[in-house]
Amino acid sequence: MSVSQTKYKVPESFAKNALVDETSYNDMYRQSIEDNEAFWAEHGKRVSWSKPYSRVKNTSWDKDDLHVKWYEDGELNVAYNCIDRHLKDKANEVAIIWEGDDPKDCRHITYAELHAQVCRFANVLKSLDVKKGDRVTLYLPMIPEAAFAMLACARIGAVHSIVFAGFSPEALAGRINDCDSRLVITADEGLRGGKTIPLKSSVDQALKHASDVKNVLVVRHTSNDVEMVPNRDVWLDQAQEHVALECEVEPMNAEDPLFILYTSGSTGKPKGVLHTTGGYLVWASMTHEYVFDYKQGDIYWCSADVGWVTGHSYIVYGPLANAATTLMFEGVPTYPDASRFWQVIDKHNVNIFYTAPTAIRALMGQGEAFVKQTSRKSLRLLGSVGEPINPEAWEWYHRVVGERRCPIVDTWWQTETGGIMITPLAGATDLKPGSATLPFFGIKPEIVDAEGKVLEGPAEGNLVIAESWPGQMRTVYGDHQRFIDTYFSTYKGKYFTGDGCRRDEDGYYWITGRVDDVINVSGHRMGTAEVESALVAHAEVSEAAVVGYPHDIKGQGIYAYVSLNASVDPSSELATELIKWVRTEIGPIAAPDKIQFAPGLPKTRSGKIMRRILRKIAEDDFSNLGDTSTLADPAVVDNLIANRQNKK
Ligand code: 6R9
Repeated sequence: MSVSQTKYKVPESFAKNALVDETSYNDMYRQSIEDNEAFWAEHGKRVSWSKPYSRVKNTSWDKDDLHVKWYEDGELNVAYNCIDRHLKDKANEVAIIWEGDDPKDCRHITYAELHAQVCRFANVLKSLDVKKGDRVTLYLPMIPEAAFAMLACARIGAVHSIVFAGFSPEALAGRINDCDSRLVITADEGLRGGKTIPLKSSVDQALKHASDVKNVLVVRHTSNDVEMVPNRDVWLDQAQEHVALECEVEPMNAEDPLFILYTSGSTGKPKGVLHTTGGYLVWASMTHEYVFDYKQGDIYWCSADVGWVTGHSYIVYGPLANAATTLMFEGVPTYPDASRFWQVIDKHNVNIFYTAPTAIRALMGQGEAFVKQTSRKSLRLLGSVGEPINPEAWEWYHRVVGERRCPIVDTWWQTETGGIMITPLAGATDLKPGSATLPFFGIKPEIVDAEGKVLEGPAEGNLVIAESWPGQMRTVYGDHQRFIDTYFSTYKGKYFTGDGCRRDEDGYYWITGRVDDVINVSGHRMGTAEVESALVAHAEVSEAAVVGYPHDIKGQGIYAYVSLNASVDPSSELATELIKWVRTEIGPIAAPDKIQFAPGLPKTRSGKIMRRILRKIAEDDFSNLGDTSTLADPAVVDNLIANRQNKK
């Protein structure tokens, strides 16, 4: 990424009204590090506890005694915090604005209505025999019922696992089985860009490989006909007619699980990242308030999908815990046309807008006219998340969308971290395009070299976090050892993020991207191993190696090297078929952009594929392939170069 030298000072008008200015950021940050436990004892009070905590922090990152507990003797309920506690003053304020795929569809849901909906939903779950601690899989479009379902689970202490509705039936089945869900919640169909997405029928497909599921609860959304299996499938609207209107909240221990969310790693199948109740809620709500400078009455919009962690923390839990008005958008940025985002902002007077670099780059490519035909006067603050934002996209977002008036918070974090970790605070931090800038309160980032030596001052290396924070994931569901191995074994006593990072002379952090075999396609995390195992599952494929390469819009594209079985000839038809195959095995987001048939892959004598070489060839940069002398057969490299698919 090119390095931008530009610096944007905090606008004075912004600093004056912001929750924190530079001095208070420095003071609070210092306190949060020097007296970490006292800091979190104080800020834990931002949520309501039915039984107050007396122990704040009990954490160890020693891999022989690894445990992470925050507020461990406290009790609370997340649904109570996101709904009930606001009813006294804010029952009639809007909690959720829903904007449908079709610009004519929109709903405003007040806190009172949210309460009623969630109570009835929770009672339906109970009627289907869902109990505290049970896992429930959600496979839903971006409709308010997704938030109702999450909060209904939280209300009765069930653990939700949301599977992004773009994942295939196979991927869904794997995630249902991994956490042993007995109930799946879905909708008849989803709607995106004017097209219907057959969700219920995908669930039916998935359940052929997930036989322990007892019930499927179906939300009526498009109302098109779908098949309902007797004694298994239940319409939500019908079930709701027979349940009580009130549902008590279940008191939960701070460390009881709240949700599981599967995410890709560098090896093996996706990991079930487990987040718990108390620390997560403190983290999600505090970061939401400070990072977005949220004030009562603001209209806040995060354009993510609830199938990703950003949707969990910054569409649902963070904003609702803060009694905010959160906008939920079902559609895509380019439907009916490329000005949709900006039209939605005008229609609902959005003040704070949070989206991903891939969307910004795609819209940038459509030209400024789509933006300029809208007013956007309501906008005050912009945010970015999901991947490094290139300075060109940052400048466009700042100049064209925000008319140089709105600061941009480039927020670095991960599914594992529960919430934002490195970010500017708009009233406190001067901005540099492309830099996530400085740590949030309580976060102690460090840059280490390959041997684990901590580098001081301006430096480049791997990003680790040296101290626990309340929103940290607690384990990999069902595989605690994998949690320890993945995050705490590379660097002793530190959390390894998997990201590379540079720190400049001002102490600003610049995330340079993943240093492991994870690629980031349009802000979606994909393990190269997952795509490879889908490819080799095809009957004609003997071996596959997948790498990322720079892609103008997606950030990274997927480049697959495929070796075929001896009797099979490469063809463009087969390449198309393999792309389709991966779409069905995992989902459209995993479909390779390029397939290169390769008679052989570059391997060391011990059989390890040298991905470094494959990455270079995919980038069309093979002038310096480094040391190839350890290859078992150096001639394969010439063949790969000759047949490369990204010739410039
Ligand atoms: C929230 C989310 C996490 C990975 C992370 C990093 C990349 C996220 C970023 C960023 C640079 C930012 N990433 N935000 N890189 N600047 N502002 O995206 O979670 O899906 O788990 O992805 O995304 O590489 O390690 P998740």
